[in-house]
Amino acid sequence: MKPLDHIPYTALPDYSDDDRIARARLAYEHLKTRRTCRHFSDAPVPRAVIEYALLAAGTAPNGANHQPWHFAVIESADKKKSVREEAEREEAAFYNGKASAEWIAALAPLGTDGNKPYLETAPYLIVIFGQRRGGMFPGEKKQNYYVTESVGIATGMLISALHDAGLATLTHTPNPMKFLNQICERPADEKPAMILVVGKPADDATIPVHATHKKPLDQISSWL
Ligand code: IYR
Repeated sequence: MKPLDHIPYTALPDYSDDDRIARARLAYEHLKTRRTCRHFSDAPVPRAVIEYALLAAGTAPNGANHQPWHFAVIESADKKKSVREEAEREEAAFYNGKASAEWIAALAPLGTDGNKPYLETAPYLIVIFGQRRGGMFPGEKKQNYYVTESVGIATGMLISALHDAGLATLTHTPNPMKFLNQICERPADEKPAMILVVGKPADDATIPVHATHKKPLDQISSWL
Protein backbone atom coordinates (compact mmCIF):
# COMPACT_ATOMS: atom_id res chain seq x y z
CA MET A 1 0.00 0.00 0.00
CA LYS A 2 1.34 3.43 -0.94
CA PRO A 3 1.27 5.76 2.05
CA LEU A 4 -0.82 8.40 0.28
CA ASP A 5 -3.42 6.06 -1.19
CA HIS A 6 -6.87 7.39 -0.37
CA ILE A 7 -10.43 6.36 -1.18
CA PRO A 8 -13.56 8.54 -1.01
CA TYR A 9 -15.08 9.17 2.40
CA THR A 10 -17.84 6.67 3.14
CA ALA A 11 -21.16 8.21 2.05
CA LEU A 12 -23.19 9.28 5.08
CA PRO A 13 -26.98 9.61 4.80
CA ASP A 14 -28.06 13.13 3.89
CA TYR A 15 -30.58 13.57 6.71
CA SER A 16 -32.53 16.78 7.15
CA ASP A 17 -31.60 18.87 10.18
CA ASP A 18 -34.84 17.77 11.86
CA ASP A 19 -33.97 14.13 11.25
CA ARG A 20 -30.47 14.63 12.65
CA ILE A 21 -31.90 16.18 15.80
CA ALA A 22 -34.46 13.39 16.15
CA ARG A 23 -31.80 10.73 15.64
CA ALA A 24 -29.37 12.34 18.08
CA ARG A 25 -32.16 12.52 20.62
CA LEU A 26 -33.05 8.86 20.04
CA ALA A 27 -29.39 7.89 20.54
CA TYR A 28 -29.40 9.75 23.85
CA GLU A 29 -32.75 8.25 24.91
CA HIS A 30 -31.38 4.80 24.15
CA LEU A 31 -27.96 5.23 25.75
CA LYS A 32 -29.38 6.69 28.92
CA THR A 33 -31.20 3.40 29.55
CA ARG A 34 -27.82 1.69 30.02
CA ARG A 35 -27.21 0.76 33.63
CA THR A 36 -24.15 -0.75 35.20
CA CYS A 37 -25.25 -4.15 36.52
CA ARG A 38 -24.00 -5.95 39.63
CA HIS A 39 -26.52 -8.81 39.70
CA PHE A 40 -26.18 -11.11 36.71
CA SER A 41 -28.21 -14.08 35.55
CA ASP A 42 -26.38 -17.23 34.44
CA ALA A 43 -28.60 -17.41 31.33
CA PRO A 44 -26.55 -18.17 28.24
CA VAL A 45 -25.96 -15.56 25.54
CA PRO A 46 -25.05 -16.58 21.98
CA ARG A 47 -21.38 -16.22 21.15
CA ALA A 48 -22.29 -14.40 17.93
CA VAL A 49 -23.62 -11.43 19.96
CA ILE A 50 -20.22 -11.05 21.60
CA GLU A 51 -18.41 -11.53 18.30
CA TYR A 52 -20.35 -8.74 16.57
CA ALA A 53 -19.91 -6.43 19.58
CA LEU A 54 -16.15 -7.09 19.47
CA LEU A 55 -16.08 -6.38 15.73
CA ALA A 56 -17.87 -3.07 16.51
CA ALA A 57 -15.30 -2.26 19.21
CA GLY A 58 -12.53 -3.05 16.73
CA THR A 59 -13.68 -0.18 14.49
CA ALA A 60 -12.80 2.41 17.16
CA PRO A 61 -10.54 5.33 16.30
CA ASN A 62 -7.02 4.60 17.54
CA GLY A 63 -3.35 5.51 17.24
CA ALA A 64 -1.93 5.07 13.72
CA ASN A 65 -4.60 2.39 13.09
CA HIS A 66 -2.44 -0.15 14.92
CA GLN A 67 -5.58 -1.23 16.83
CA PRO A 68 -3.64 -1.77 20.06
CA TRP A 69 -6.14 -3.97 21.87
CA HIS A 70 -6.91 -7.58 22.63
CA PHE A 71 -10.20 -8.90 23.99
CA ALA A 72 -9.89 -12.18 25.90
CA VAL A 73 -13.39 -13.66 26.25
CA ILE A 74 -13.63 -15.97 29.25
CA GLU A 75 -16.50 -18.44 29.19
CA SER A 76 -14.94 -21.43 30.97
CA ALA A 77 -16.23 -21.94 34.52
CA ASP A 78 -12.70 -22.77 35.75
CA LYS A 79 -11.21 -19.57 34.37
CA LYS A 80 -14.09 -17.47 35.74
CA LYS A 81 -13.49 -19.05 39.15
CA SER A 82 -9.79 -18.14 38.97
CA VAL A 83 -10.61 -14.54 38.03
CA ARG A 84 -13.09 -14.32 40.92
CA GLU A 85 -10.59 -15.72 43.43
CA GLU A 86 -7.80 -13.38 42.37
CA ALA A 87 -10.09 -10.34 42.07
CA GLU A 88 -11.63 -10.97 45.49
CA ARG A 89 -8.15 -11.24 46.99
CA GLU A 90 -7.32 -7.77 45.61
CA GLU A 91 -10.71 -6.35 46.59
CA ALA A 92 -10.36 -7.64 50.17
CA ALA A 93 -7.10 -5.71 50.46
CA PHE A 94 -8.75 -2.65 48.90
CA TYR A 95 -11.77 -2.60 51.22
CA ASN A 96 -9.76 -3.60 54.32
CA GLY A 97 -7.25 -0.78 54.40
CA LYS A 98 -5.68 -0.05 51.02
CA ALA A 99 -8.38 2.40 49.89
CA SER A 100 -8.48 5.85 51.48
CA ALA A 101 -11.35 6.73 53.82
CA GLU A 102 -12.49 9.29 51.24
CA TRP A 103 -12.64 6.62 48.53
CA ILE A 104 -14.57 4.18 50.72
CA ALA A 105 -17.02 7.00 51.58
CA ALA A 106 -17.48 7.79 47.86
CA LEU A 107 -18.37 4.13 47.20
CA ALA A 108 -20.78 3.80 50.14
CA PRO A 109 -23.90 4.89 48.14
CA LEU A 110 -23.14 2.19 45.55
CA GLY A 111 -23.19 -0.54 48.18
CA THR A 112 -20.16 -2.32 46.72
CA ASP A 113 -17.93 -4.60 48.78
CA GLY A 114 -15.19 -7.16 48.24
CA ASN A 115 -17.53 -9.97 47.16
CA LYS A 116 -17.76 -10.42 43.41
CA PRO A 117 -20.01 -13.46 42.79
CA TYR A 118 -21.06 -12.14 39.38
CA LEU A 119 -17.54 -12.88 38.11
CA GLU A 120 -18.65 -16.54 38.15
CA THR A 121 -22.36 -16.10 37.39
CA ALA A 122 -22.27 -14.02 34.20
CA PRO A 123 -21.82 -15.99 30.97
CA TYR A 124 -18.86 -13.92 29.77
CA LEU A 125 -15.97 -11.95 31.20
CA ILE A 126 -14.27 -9.91 28.50
CA VAL A 127 -10.78 -9.01 29.66
CA ILE A 128 -9.54 -6.02 27.69
CA PHE A 129 -5.80 -5.62 27.15
CA GLY A 130 -3.82 -2.72 25.74
CA GLN A 131 -0.85 -3.62 23.57
CA ARG A 132 2.19 -1.40 24.02
CA ARG A 133 3.79 -2.91 20.95
CA GLY A 134 2.28 -4.50 17.85
CA GLY A 135 1.23 -2.83 14.63
CA MET A 136 -1.46 -3.57 12.09
CA PHE A 137 -0.46 -7.07 11.17
CA PRO A 138 0.19 -10.30 13.09
CA GLY A 139 3.77 -10.73 14.25
CA GLU A 140 4.69 -7.04 14.05
CA LYS A 141 6.47 -5.53 17.04
CA LYS A 142 6.10 -1.83 16.20
CA GLN A 143 5.59 0.89 18.77
CA ASN A 144 1.87 1.51 19.43
CA TYR A 145 0.50 4.98 20.22
CA TYR A 146 -2.26 6.40 22.41
CA VAL A 147 -2.90 2.93 23.77
CA THR A 148 -4.89 4.04 26.82
CA GLU A 149 -7.07 6.41 24.81
CA SER A 150 -7.64 3.89 22.01
CA VAL A 151 -8.56 1.10 24.40
CA GLY A 152 -10.89 3.44 26.32
CA ILE A 153 -12.77 4.45 23.17
CA ALA A 154 -13.00 0.84 21.96
CA THR A 155 -14.33 -0.23 25.34
CA GLY A 156 -17.00 2.48 25.20
CA MET A 157 -18.07 1.29 21.78
CA LEU A 158 -18.12 -2.31 23.02
CA ILE A 159 -20.37 -1.35 25.93
CA SER A 160 -22.69 0.55 23.56
CA ALA A 161 -22.88 -2.35 21.11
CA LEU A 162 -23.69 -4.80 23.92
CA HIS A 163 -26.31 -2.41 25.28
CA ASP A 164 -27.84 -2.22 21.78
CA ALA A 165 -28.09 -6.01 21.85
CA GLY A 166 -29.98 -5.81 25.15
CA LEU A 167 -27.15 -7.02 27.37
CA ALA A 168 -25.99 -5.65 30.70
CA THR A 169 -22.35 -4.91 31.49
CA LEU A 170 -20.15 -4.05 34.42
CA THR A 171 -16.70 -2.50 34.15
CA HIS A 172 -14.54 -4.07 36.82
CA THR A 173 -10.98 -3.03 37.63
CA PRO A 174 -9.35 -4.96 40.45
CA ASN A 175 -6.02 -3.34 41.29
CA PRO A 176 -3.43 -4.63 40.48
CA MET A 177 -4.70 -6.63 37.50
CA LYS A 178 -1.51 -8.33 36.37
CA PHE A 179 -2.95 -11.74 37.36
CA LEU A 180 -5.18 -11.45 34.29
CA ASN A 181 -2.24 -11.95 31.91
CA GLN A 182 -1.63 -15.42 33.26
CA ILE A 183 -5.27 -16.52 33.37
CA CYS A 184 -5.89 -15.16 29.86
CA GLU A 185 -2.57 -16.51 28.53
CA ARG A 186 -1.50 -13.07 27.28
CA PRO A 187 2.12 -11.86 26.91
CA ALA A 188 3.67 -9.75 29.69
CA ASP A 189 3.86 -6.60 27.50
CA GLU A 190 0.06 -6.43 27.28
CA LYS A 191 -1.56 -4.35 30.02
CA PRO A 192 -4.98 -5.33 31.36
CA ALA A 193 -7.30 -2.31 31.15
CA MET A 194 -10.42 -3.80 32.71
CA ILE A 195 -12.76 -6.74 32.95
CA LEU A 196 -16.13 -6.27 31.27
CA VAL A 197 -18.73 -8.55 32.85
CA VAL A 198 -21.43 -9.34 30.25
CA GLY A 199 -24.79 -11.05 30.46
CA LYS A 200 -28.46 -10.68 31.27
CA PRO A 201 -29.41 -9.00 34.53
CA ALA A 202 -30.76 -11.30 37.25
CA ASP A 203 -34.57 -11.15 37.65
CA ASP A 204 -34.14 -9.38 40.99
CA ALA A 205 -31.30 -7.08 39.91
CA THR A 206 -31.32 -3.58 41.38
CA ILE A 207 -29.31 -0.44 40.80
CA PRO A 208 -28.25 2.16 43.34
CA VAL A 209 -30.30 5.37 43.20
CA HIS A 210 -26.96 7.19 43.49
CA ALA A 211 -26.10 6.00 39.97
CA THR A 212 -29.23 7.49 38.41
CA HIS A 213 -28.16 11.11 38.91
CA LYS A 214 -26.61 12.37 35.67
CA LYS A 215 -25.16 15.86 35.37
CA PRO A 216 -27.23 18.23 33.21
CA LEU A 217 -25.85 19.66 29.98
CA ASP A 218 -24.83 22.99 31.48
CA GLN A 219 -22.62 21.17 33.97
CA ILE A 220 -20.88 18.93 31.46
CA SER A 221 -20.42 21.35 28.55
CA SER A 222 -19.60 24.92 27.56
CA TRP A 223 -20.04 26.70 24.23
CA LEU A 224 -17.38 29.14 23.14
N1 IYR B 1 -12.91 -2.00 42.31
C1 IYR B 1 -13.71 -1.96 43.53
C2 IYR B 1 -14.02 -0.58 44.01
C3 IYR B 1 -14.78 0.33 43.14
C4 IYR B 1 -14.22 1.52 42.77
C5 IYR B 1 -14.94 2.44 42.04
I1 IYR B 1 -14.13 4.22 41.64
C6 IYR B 1 -16.26 2.15 41.64
O1 IYR B 1 -16.98 3.07 40.89
C7 IYR B 1 -16.85 0.95 42.02
C8 IYR B 1 -16.08 0.04 42.76
C9 IYR B 1 -14.98 -2.82 43.36
O2 IYR B 1 -15.24 -3.30 42.27
O3 IYR B 1 -15.70 -3.01 44.34
